[in-house]
Amino acid sequence: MKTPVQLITAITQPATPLCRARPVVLLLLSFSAGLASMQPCVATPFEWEYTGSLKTARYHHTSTLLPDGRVLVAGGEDRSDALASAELYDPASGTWSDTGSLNTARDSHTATLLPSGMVLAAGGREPGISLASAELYDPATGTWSPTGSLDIGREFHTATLLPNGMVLVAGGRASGIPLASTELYDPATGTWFPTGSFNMGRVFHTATLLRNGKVLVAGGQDRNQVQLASAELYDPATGTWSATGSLNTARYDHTATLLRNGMVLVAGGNPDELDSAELYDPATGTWSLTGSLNDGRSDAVETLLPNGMVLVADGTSFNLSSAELYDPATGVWSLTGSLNTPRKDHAATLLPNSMVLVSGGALSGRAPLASAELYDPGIALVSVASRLTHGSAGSFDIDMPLSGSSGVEDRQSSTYNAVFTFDVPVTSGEITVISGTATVGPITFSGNEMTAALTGVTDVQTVVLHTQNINDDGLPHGDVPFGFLTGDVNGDRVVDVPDENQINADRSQPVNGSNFRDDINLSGVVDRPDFLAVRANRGHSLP
Ligand SMILES: [Ca+2]
Ligand SMILES: [Ca+2]
Repeated sequence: MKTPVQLITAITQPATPLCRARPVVLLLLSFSAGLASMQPCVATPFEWEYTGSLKTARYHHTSTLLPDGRVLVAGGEDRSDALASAELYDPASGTWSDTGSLNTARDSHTATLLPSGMVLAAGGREPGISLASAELYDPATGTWSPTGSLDIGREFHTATLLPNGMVLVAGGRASGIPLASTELYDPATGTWFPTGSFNMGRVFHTATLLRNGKVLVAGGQDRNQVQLASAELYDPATGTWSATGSLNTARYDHTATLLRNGMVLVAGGNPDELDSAELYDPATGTWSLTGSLNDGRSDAVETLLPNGMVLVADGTSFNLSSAELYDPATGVWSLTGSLNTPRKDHAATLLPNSMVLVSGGALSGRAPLASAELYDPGIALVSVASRLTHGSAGSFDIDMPLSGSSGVEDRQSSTYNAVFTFDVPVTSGEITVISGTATVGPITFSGNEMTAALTGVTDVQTVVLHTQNINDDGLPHGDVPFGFLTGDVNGDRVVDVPDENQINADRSQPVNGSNFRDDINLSGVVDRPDFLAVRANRGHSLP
C-alpha cells in the first residue's frame, strides 16, 4: 500500500466541497474503496467526528503513534479486569484491527516508542497487583515479547524517553503507596537499573522532557493522598533529582505539555476538577499562572498541535464533553468543538495528518467506552522563512519564528520571497500586509509551500504578514513578523562592529548553509561589497 507521503504528492485536483479543507483525507478515501461509509469525511475544522470504534471498550489504556502512521492501543481496563488485548488504528481506513496481545494484562501502565520503532509497555496493574513486568511490541511482527522487569511493581507512573535513548520511569504507586524511586531502561540491553529518587513519593503526577534534556516532574499525590505543589528536575547527566519551583496550586491528575517556546503548560487536575493553569519557565525554574480553563477538568488529555496551540479534551467527573484550545501567544483558553461522547481516562494521539485521535475512556460510573473520535485542528502553518538565491550557491532560508521576536532578514534585494509552509499541500490562499511597508506581488504554490514575492520593502522595519483562507477554508492562519535589517549578519538586531568582524572572518568563502547571512549582496561569495554594506548601515537597529 502506498504511504501517506506518496499519496500527498499525488494530489493534483482541489478538494471537492465535501472535504474542502482536507484534500489528503479525500484522496485517502479514494484509495480505500468501500470504506467511505465507515470513515466520515472529517473536513470541518475545530469539530470532532466519530471514526471507527475500538473492538474492545477500555480506559486507562495507552495509545502510541507508530513510525508507519498507525496507532497502537494496548491494555487498559474494562469494568473490572485488566485487558491484554491490543489494537491498531489505521488512519487511512479509520478502522481498528486486532494485533498481538500483551503477555500480561495491564492497565495504568506506560507505553513508550523507542528509537528502534519498538514500543515498550512497562508496569501497570492487574486487579490487586502492581506489575513489575515489561514487554516490547514489534510493529513488524505484531507481537509482544517480554523484556527485563522493573525493580518494583508500579502503576500510574510516568515514562519519558530521554535524548540518550534511555527510558526514565518515575514514581507511581505500589500496593497503594506512592513511590519515590525512579528507574532507567536501556533498550540496548533490555534491562532496568535504578537512578535517583524523588524527594518524596508521588503518584498521578506528570513528567515532561524539557528542551535542555532535563525532565520536569510536577504535582501528584503523596502517601496521605494529599495533593502536591512541589516539582522536581531530573538531570540525566548526573542521574539525580533536585527541587525546582513549586506550582501555585497543588494538583494531581492534571496534564502537562511542552510548548514550542520551551515553557511547560500544566492544566486542570484534582482535587475538585481545577480550572487553573500554570506555565513553568525552565530558564528561571518558576511557575506563573496563565489563563484559566473555561471548564474545570481532571484526567483529561492534552495535545500540542502542529500550529503550536494546545488542545485539551474532556476529562471530568460530570460527563461534560467540552474541549478547549490554549494559545501560547495570548495565554487564553477558548472552547472549541465538543466531543460527541463525554469521556475521561481516555487516550489521545496526534496523527501525521494533524488530526487528533481520541479513543476509549470511561463515562462517570466507570462504564468503559469503545468509541473513538477525530479532531480536525484545521490547516496548520508549520513554519515561515525568507528565501533568497545567492548566485550559483543556491537558495537559503532565514527562519521567521511564528512566536516571540521576529526573525531578521539581513540581505539586500529588490524582491524578497516570504515562504509559508503548511502541514498539508496548499493550492490557494491569501497574504496581506497588516503593518510595515511592503507590497505583496504574485503568490505561488508548490507542495506544502505558499510563497509571496515582496517588493517595495524598505530597510530597518518590521513587516507583519497576515495569511488566511488557505485552500478556501475561510480561516486566518497567523500574523508573522518579518524583520528587515540590512547588514545584521549575526542577527542580533543591531548593525555594528561584530557584523563587520564576522564578514572579515568568512571573507572569500563560497556561500553555504552556515555563512550565507554574510553574503548581503547575494553574489554567492562573502566579499568586500558585503563588508561595505555593513559599514553603510552601521548603527541601524530593530527593537
Ligand atoms: Ca548585528
Ligand atoms: Ca557577497
